[in-house]
Amino acid sequence: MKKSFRDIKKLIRSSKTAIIASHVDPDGDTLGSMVAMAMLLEQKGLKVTMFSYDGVPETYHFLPRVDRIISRVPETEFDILVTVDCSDLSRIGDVQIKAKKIINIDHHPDNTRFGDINCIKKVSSVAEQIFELARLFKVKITKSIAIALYVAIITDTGNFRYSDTLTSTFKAAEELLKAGANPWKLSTLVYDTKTIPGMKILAKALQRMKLSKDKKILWSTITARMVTMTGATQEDMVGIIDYLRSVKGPEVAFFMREENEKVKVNFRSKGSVNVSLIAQELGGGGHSQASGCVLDGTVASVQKRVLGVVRSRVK
Ligand SMILES: [Mn+2]
Repeated sequence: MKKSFRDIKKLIRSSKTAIIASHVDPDGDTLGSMVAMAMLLEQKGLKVTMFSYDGVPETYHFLPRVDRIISRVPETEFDILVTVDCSDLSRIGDVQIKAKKIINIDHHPDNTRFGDINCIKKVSSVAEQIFELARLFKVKITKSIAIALYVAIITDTGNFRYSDTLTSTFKAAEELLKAGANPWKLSTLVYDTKTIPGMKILAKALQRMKLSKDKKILWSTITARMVTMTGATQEDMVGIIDYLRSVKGPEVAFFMREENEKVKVNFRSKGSVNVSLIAQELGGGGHSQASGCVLDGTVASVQKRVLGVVRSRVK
């Protein structure tokens, strides 16, 4: 870790331009880490571009500088490409970014170490790593940086609940509060943003919950037709899996929804089952307790296969 930080420092000192890329289907961690990293590099005198293949979900429009994030790759070559929260280079999207060097900052255990510098650490969020970088580089943690990193941490730890929430996470949070992040305001902005169509699709998902005979697997599905009927957006459905996870008893929960002739599947584990292995078997990835994959077809056509893979991992 320390060595990769030193390598980053050296590389930044000799660079003039940087592009930072988030992962597709961006979450709070990748976006918050990206804008914080941009501000950090700007303090170091670099000209910074921010790229998100799938743009910025409305929930995160309040984050500082997200209006500068672009979704089309510029032709020019950059000195550095910094990827944040991407376990593989393909996670930045179906694009080619021209850069002399790649800095890969991530906390996914299945990271493929595709960078020239790989900064991979099992911490709560990439935001924690950016926070450490900022301290090491003696960059001032401005209120904007604090807001971005705080939001990244709370979204990736489920408000300091998940297993990678460590003392270092709270220490970082303490410093971010001191620098001006307001927990009440920020959690309201992130979580109290439900829409009526979103609540309706959630009701449908909850109604359709199914429990396996051995009571170890809980799942639900939403078809494209239900999405159209309720008027829900894809963003409205992001948190549904967490309701399934919150049910007492089952070891694994999963949620499937149709989107553009594909099926998006989210997996959550509450016990010893490593759901990243389940997702990997289906061409996806993630963490041991939260993972996902995208399959071709409809819910009806892939359900059996997904359930089969889950069953084989839940003993
Ligand atoms: Mn993350």
